[in-house]
Amino acid sequence: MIPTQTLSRFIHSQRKRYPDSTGELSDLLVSISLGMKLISQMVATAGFKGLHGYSGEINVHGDEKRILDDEADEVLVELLGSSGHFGLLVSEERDSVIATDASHNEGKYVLAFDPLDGSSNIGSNIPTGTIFCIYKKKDENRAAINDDFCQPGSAVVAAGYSVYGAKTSFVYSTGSGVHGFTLDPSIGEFVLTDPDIRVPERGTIYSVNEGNTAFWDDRVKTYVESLKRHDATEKGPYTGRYVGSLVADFDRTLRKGGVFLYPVDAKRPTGRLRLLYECMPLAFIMEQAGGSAINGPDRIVEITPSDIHQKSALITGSPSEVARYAAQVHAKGDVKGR
Ligand code: AHM
Ligand code: MG
Repeated sequence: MIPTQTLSRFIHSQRKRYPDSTGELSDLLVSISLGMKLISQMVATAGFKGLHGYSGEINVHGDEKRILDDEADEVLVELLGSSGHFGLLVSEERDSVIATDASHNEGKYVLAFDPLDGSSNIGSNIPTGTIFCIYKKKDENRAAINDDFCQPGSAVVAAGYSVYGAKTSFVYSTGSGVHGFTLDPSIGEFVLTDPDIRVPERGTIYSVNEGNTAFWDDRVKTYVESLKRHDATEKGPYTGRYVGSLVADFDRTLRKGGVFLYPVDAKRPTGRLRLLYECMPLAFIMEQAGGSAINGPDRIVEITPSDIHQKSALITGSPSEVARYAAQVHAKGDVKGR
């Protein structure tokens, strides 16, 4: 059977809806998906090549880098830095912003990415993935500057992620719905498998690293305990699921509903996850799918980052579940997205 909707055909069909579009965004989404195919192949074959280990370096967040973190980072910097579309790049694995071939001229966008999310799970056959977020420059008529990354979610033009698991999947949004693709290895193409993904209004799964309980605020402890009570839902307590790879936990939450939370705590007073290339893109996607994403008191997409590696809390998922968190932990009412 001939696949009717490969990623590139789908992106181009979407483009026809916008007669003024230049096709630039379509081109760069296809380039990003090529990077994901290359990284997926690297992850699948890393064991044979002895690439599962540590590189011996520590990244800006204090995490020990894996060899594959650097390899994935290099693939994306090389591929996207020379695409002509991005003035500057930010990678989780590099301290400073990265100049590109288009730094001084036409690059209309800036791009932030986590090349290999969940890399602490490498070697255990647990899913990892790549997350990206594309922002439009504040001023198209000048070269990109670091400040172009310091914008809220309203400046995001596209965001997406891949999961390298039992299958390789790619999910993205340009602000008109969320679409999911699966890599068909026989033809080397992402094929549309999940058009217009919508998160369920409610869910019965909660996802959190409960090993951090001792550091949580009492209200977070009470909230999580409330999910485990026999009468927490009509069917009983919520089910716990925590992979420890954000892309995998997020992907499940998006499709099945429920709540993922990584709140601030006494050990991580500014949160564990990163705003620019983890929380912002995933919040953009979750809201596009009808869900919610907050840092506790505020919607993630309303936050203006002040630093490229800024950390954040993230509570995201079904609108009812995130609202329950906001009400119980922050005494907040309406946290729904757009
Ligand atoms: P990474 O980008 O270096 O892989 O770190 C982020 C990861 C997320 O994938 C995951 O949600 C989180 O760290 C897990 O943290 P913890 O081990 O504290 O539960
Ligand atoms: Mg990550």
